[in-house]
Amino acid sequence: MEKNYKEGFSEQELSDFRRDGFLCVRRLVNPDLVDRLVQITNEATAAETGPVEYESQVGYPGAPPSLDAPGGRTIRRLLQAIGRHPAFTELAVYPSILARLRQLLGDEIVLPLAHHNCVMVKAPQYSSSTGWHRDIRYWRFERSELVTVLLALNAATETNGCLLFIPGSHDMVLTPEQLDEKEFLRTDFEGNRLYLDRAISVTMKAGDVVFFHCRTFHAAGRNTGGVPRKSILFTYRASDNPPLPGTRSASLPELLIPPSAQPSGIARRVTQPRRTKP
Ligand SMILES: O=C(O)CCC(=O)C(=O)O
Repeated sequence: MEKNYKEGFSEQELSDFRRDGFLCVRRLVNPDLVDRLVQITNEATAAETGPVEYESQVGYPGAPPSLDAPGGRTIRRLLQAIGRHPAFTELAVYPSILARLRQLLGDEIVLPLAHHNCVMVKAPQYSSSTGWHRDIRYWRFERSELVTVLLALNAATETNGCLLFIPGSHDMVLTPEQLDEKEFLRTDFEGNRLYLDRAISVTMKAGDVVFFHCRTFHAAGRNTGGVPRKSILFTYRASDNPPLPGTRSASLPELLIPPSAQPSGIARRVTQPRRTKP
């Protein structure tokens, strides 16, 4: 039986997540926190506050070929979000996000700092497209059971390159010919057509959050609009699913989320011992 998390997913949402491998929750994050994060990320983008990754370093289709090429210094990611400003940690332990993650991963969760943990920027003009991939392809944990949380800082539309997902693809068993050498799902392979035809775009507004499984295939187009699309991504694991030693997944410390960071809706009554008079 599912726990009754007041601030968590409903039974229907949980079953949708388990079937599709992703779920978008509308207006999940308070506009005040979203506004602060927008301001912080706008300032960091304008000042190029490091560590950053540029479009030319991503190497995806449409990216400028070098840092010196036109648009080469277009920011793609502000890396290491935790550590830039306390507002990012506020988001990472946001009660209604934690409540949902605990339903998916269990009570004790950890935020690895080595993956995602960034502000993703998709700028107009010089943005690249992201092919169909599973995030787990370059992560190494005991089990491929992690969940990513993406907060939209502004509208994500088909014009500015919103995320697309293939429902149910977290449970797809693949054969080697379905993937290219970089483990992207091949769009030129007829056997993948069935899956690609099921893809859906997830358009979002500021404050919406999409949760997705690390095995769910997703992609994003280029930004052909006029305003950068910005989002914040964190990924989480259960405490009993550690990174494999010596891998990139184990290369940085992790944010150990204290049990005291409780979603306020979880009924966890602490009974104070009754004082007896001496
Ligand atoms: O938001 C995007 O543009 C793509 C994000 C993504 O696919 C990823 O970081 O894994």
